[in-house]
Amino acid sequence: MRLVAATHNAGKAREIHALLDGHYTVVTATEVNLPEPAETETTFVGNAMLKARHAAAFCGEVCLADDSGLSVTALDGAPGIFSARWGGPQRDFNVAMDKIETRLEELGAHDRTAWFTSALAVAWPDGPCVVVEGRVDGVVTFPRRGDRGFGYDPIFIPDGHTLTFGEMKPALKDSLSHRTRAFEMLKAALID
Ligand code: ITT
Repeated sequence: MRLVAATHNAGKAREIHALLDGHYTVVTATEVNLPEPAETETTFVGNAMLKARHAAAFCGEVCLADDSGLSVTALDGAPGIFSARWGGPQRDFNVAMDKIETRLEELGAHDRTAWFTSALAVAWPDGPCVVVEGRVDGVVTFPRRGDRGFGYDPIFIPDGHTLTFGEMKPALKDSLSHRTRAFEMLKAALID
C-alpha cells in the first residue's frame, strides 16, 4: 500500500523510511509536490493532525504526518512545538542549540532534563484521522556532540545512555526514539 510521508524534513523522512519500508511504499512530500501548511495549532497532536489532513485533502491518498520537537524542563518546555522555528528561516539548528544553552546559562538553571516528542497522525482523504504521541526522556548536554541524525540530536542524551543521539548509529537511535515509540503506538491503534 502507498503511504505519503507528509514531511519536508529530510531527517524525519529518512527515519520514516527506515521504520516503514518493506511494509508500505513510502512516497515523499516532494514526489507529490505537497505544499507546506502553516502550523497554527498549539500542540504536537494538533499540528500533526493539521498536516496529515491537509496532505490527504491535497493528494487524495493516505498520508502520515509527524509533528515533533525538543522540550527543556528548565525552559518551561521550550522550544517544544516551536522547535523548527527556533532554527530561523534558514533552519539552522546550531543557532537553535546555542540559544538553548544561552537561555539555560542566563537563568542559572542546573536542571538539564529534557524530552523529545513525536506526534504521528495518519489521515485518509474524506475519512478519519488517527493520532498518537511518543516521548523519550533524557538530558541536554553542551557542547554539541556528534554529526549523525538531524536537528537537536547533538545535544540530547536519552536516559540510560552516555552518547547523544547525534553520536549514535541510526539503528540505536531508532530502537529507542520518540518517533519509534509513536510508531509502535500507531501500529497498535491501527490494528485494534
Ligand atoms: P515538517 O513539518 O515538514 O514535517 P519540520 O522540520 O517543520 O518538518 P516540525 O514542525 O515537526 O517539522 O519541527 C520539528 C523540529 O524538531 C525539527 O525541525 C527538528 O529540528 C526537531 N526534531 C524533531 N524530531 C527530531 C529528532 O528525532 N531529532 C532531532 N531533532 C528533532
